[in-house]
Amino acid sequence: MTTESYGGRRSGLGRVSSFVVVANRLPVDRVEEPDGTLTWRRSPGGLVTALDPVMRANKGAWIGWAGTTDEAPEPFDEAGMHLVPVRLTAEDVEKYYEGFSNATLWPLYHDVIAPPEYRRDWWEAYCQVNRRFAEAAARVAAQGALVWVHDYQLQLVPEMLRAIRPDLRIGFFLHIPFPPVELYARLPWRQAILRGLLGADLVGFQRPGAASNFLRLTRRLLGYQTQRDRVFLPDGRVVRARSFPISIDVGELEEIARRPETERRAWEIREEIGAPSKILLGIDRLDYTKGIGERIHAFAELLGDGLLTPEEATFIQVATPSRERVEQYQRLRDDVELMVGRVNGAYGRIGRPAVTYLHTSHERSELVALYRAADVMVVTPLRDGMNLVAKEYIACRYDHTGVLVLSEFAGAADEFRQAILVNPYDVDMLKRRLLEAIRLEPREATRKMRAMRRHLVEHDVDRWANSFLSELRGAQRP
Ligand code: GDG
Repeated sequence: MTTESYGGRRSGLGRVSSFVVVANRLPVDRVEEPDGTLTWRRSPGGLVTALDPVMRANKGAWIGWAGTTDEAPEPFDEAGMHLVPVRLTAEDVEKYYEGFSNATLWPLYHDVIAPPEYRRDWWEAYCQVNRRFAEAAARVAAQGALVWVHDYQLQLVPEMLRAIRPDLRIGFFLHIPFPPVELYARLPWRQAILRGLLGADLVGFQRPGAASNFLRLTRRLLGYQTQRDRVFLPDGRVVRARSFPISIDVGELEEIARRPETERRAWEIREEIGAPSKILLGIDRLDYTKGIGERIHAFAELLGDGLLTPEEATFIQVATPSRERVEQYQRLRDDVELMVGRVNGAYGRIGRPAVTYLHTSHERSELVALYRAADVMVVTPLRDGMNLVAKEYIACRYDHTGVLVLSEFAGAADEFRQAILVNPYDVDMLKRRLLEAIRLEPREATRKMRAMRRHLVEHDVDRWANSFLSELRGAQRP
């Protein structure tokens, strides 16, 4: 927590940086103290932790939205970073963020699990806001600086920024999946977005399949030549596209997991829900891509079939509120809550619910206690770029206990072949895999968890950031 306030220290005005991150959100949240002063608190996100060392070493700058539609605060310095807020009006939030980003691109890039809406006014807002971010980056970047643009909200920034500042080295990383040509080709602005991304020197994806989709699309829709991970542009530039699977700060989570108070809290959680033999856990933003309904449905059928009893296993589902003004999310919430109500009505007892459902946000320490309490972690997205929850669970199981059920459609499935892999669309398979996980022999569970931890420890978030940035540094000079 800091004592920075609006209108206070403005040491950073006009400063330029040799390393610039551009992301939809700034890595800080605005909080109001009891005395009414406005302060900033660093957000718990993994990205800021990952980039912290590079930010400090290079006096890095971070460009992003502060999360409110008030007048954007002046640039300020915080925790070794120069933060440059970009203003979004209420209309921008509605059209660029909730509209084009979250009701067009998000469902399109996630296998059209929900139908995307294509609206021209949303697209215009997306272009305008992307330009605002690009202009802010152009002002803040020093001559020849490295600029790292993040995620689907800002896919036009690389091209827009290069047009203003051809001296920069620009990287882009997409945190979500990149769809195959059959789906992507529906997008009315499909060429513009590809050109936007190709403004970067290096385009990073979570999975190799996403990078191949992108390379194929540049051939099909733009007619460019490609060779392995390279795209050859008509102006002579060469853009590289490949996968850099994101990770987490394993050490930080393990440290919290090992605290005695965390173990105490994990024990308390188990007692509070009626001390079942096995706890199954899901932690997700409440999002239709995460397969929350699918897993609860499968669990309910197991209870209904008599293959499981509520004494034997209970489910805890944390569904963190997300994008609450987007209609599809409101509908999803109703569906999930109806289902949970029905399951509990049928199979719960006083003091022992079949499903404990929490539609609230939690402290990180509470999430870690839940990871410690869970015998089986159930991660069943219908499509997911990576899924950090799966990695966080593995990080917390320092004693090599616990079983991970993991969807084939999460990026994490590429790395954790020892998980109990599942196709969440196949309810019978999901039921079988849940039972298998609940009844897995402890020695087998340990063998699997040990192998997954070995991989995770070697592939943490520092390695991810360093490998992207060293490849970007080595990119052909513009
Ligand atoms: C996108 C991609 C990709 C959840 N509830 C609370 C809370 N969380 C934290 C989790 C985890 C993060 O949020 C969720 O990360 P995921 O990776 O699971 O999912 P998305 O939000 O969809 O992220 C995804 C990711 O970007 C990174 O590239 O892996 O595929 O969709 O860290 O722990 N954190 C706190 N309270 C909560 O209530 N503090």
